[in-house]
Amino acid sequence: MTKRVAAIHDISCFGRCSMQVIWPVVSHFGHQVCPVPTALLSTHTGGYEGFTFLDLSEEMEKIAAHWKALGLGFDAIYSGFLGSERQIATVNSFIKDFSSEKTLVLVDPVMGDDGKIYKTYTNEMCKGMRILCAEADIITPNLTEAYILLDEEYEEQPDSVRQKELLDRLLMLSRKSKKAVILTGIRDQRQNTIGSVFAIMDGDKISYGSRFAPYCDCFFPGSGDLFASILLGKVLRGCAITEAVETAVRFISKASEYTKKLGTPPHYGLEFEGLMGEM
Ligand code: PXL
Repeated sequence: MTKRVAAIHDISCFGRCSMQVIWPVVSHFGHQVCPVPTALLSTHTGGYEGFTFLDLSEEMEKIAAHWKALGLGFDAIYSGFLGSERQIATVNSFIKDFSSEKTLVLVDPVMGDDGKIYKTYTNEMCKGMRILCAEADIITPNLTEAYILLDEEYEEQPDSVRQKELLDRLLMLSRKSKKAVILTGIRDQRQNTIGSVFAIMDGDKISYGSRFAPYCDCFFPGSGDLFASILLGKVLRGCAITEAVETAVRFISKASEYTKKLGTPPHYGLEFEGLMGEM
């Protein structure tokens, strides 16, 4: 049967990110996406002024209540950009109400980039994100988000010893016994590559890994959403996390190179649509 994914993200109508990336990508891997929109924006918040923002907190609660009455369940619950502090509790209840032992909970603790918190996020929302990470099987923070979660000052280039320390501490955020932390957007300046370092814990056994691909020196908003949706799409197909990370890292590198070559303004997002056959 088709796997069913509850996707709890905003809809930014222009500038590829969040639902506009997640929906096509997760569908590409053959899974059904059931959107739970957190907010409706004219564009994403990175690189645009004057964007509109409609908080959908009330609607989310109504959607969840109706789905609960229908007795729905999900193979995966995947949360990302939230629209208000109130939504932390909503998503937390959503996870409790709609997951079984088999449900994969992926929390992408979307909060910021490049050491900066997104314009619509408050400190309370950032603190609340830890509550959601406690329920997660997989979390996919970038470095900015990792430091916020651990309440530490941002460092742009943590060395490998420090990366491992971050992974170990991030693993402890989740109360699950089987879990993974996948740190994204890690630069290796010597090799001129970008990628991900990760830790997978099963009981008291932890395995570490990393995957890197060529860096094209251009940042595209929405890369994290593309990363997490490829990861989820592949893992739900039974793929190992290591292989899923490898595909995501390679694909984003390729899409970044391609988009840069086309000369698309970076805040329009990655031109991934024409490349999806290569995921
Ligand atoms: O890609 C993360 C993201 C999601 N949603 C909104 C954003 C961003 C990043 O800027 O602004 C609205």
